[in-house]
Amino acid sequence: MKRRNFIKNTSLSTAGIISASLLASCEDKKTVTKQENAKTIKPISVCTWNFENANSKAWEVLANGGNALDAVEKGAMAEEADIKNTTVGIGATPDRDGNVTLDACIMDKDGNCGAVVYLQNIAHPVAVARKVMEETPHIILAGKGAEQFAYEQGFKKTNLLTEEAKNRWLEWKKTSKYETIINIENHDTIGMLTMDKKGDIAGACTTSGMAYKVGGRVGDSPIIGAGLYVDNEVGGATATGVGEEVIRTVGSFLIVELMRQGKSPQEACEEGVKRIMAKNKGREDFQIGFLALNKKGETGGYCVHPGFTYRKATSAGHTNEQVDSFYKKKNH
Ligand code: SD4
Repeated sequence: MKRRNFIKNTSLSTAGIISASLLASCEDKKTVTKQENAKTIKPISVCTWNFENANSKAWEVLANGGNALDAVEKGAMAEEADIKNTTVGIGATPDRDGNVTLDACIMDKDGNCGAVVYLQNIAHPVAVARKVMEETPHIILAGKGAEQFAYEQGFKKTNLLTEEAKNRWLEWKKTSKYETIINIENHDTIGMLTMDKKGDIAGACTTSGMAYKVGGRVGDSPIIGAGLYVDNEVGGATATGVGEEVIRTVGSFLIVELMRQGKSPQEACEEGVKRIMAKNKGREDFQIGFLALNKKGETGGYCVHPGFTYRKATSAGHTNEQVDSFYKKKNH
């Protein structure tokens, strides 16, 4: 065989081998993608704590073919409307001066986000946050400006301080002791993550923050990256508990980045709590709960003290998931 022909033949057959193996690997990839898709749990809705009503609302949107963003908004709004929830929306606990001030944010599959902080007299801060995201070039509106914007968008002025909340506040004023009581008694912020039928992820978080907080205080819940973060390539995370500690570690962003590096939602949440505890050696007087969801529909949660749970809805059913904790003994 002449050298030129040898080279030609060799390269042809090599090309043949390469294209055959390329084809094979494409086929493999197709099978893997198919298997992955088959294994992906979607749609799915999860939220912090056992908020049955809110999570069912989000699930209803998803089950009817709705998108992840509508699902988190409707789900979070259900909790805001619940007068019995004392840290979200109407019926929430006021700050130390008796004012109910609300924080919320929302984030979609494209990384768009909106937030309101220190919002008063508006029952659905999460819906206002969505308007900030969709109707303005901004991400965060605060206080009076946020309230004014809400009226312009058609939201009604609402008295958020119920008689019950007012009476509890008057009682609290007798001692005026500010403490971050550890479990659900004082922490029932809703952070919600959903993935729709298409596999797109969205998240929302809404709260009145810490009970009897200093006027003007804003926690982690409306801070993108702290109380909530979504990256549609990877997953989403959200937090509940003492916001100051979550802000210090940019908790939800951290968890999503850990998942990007290959950790499962469970492992990522555990690492998130451990980072916080490393900065608070020996401290036991606060609670934090993280919740995460990845693109496969896997979920995980972890907290500082026992007691945090999260609600999960898939086509397999609706459950309240128990969460493992950094400190194992229930001491509160
Ligand atoms: C905050 N993270 O304002 C909120 C409070 C909370 O359950 O989650 N309560 O710090």
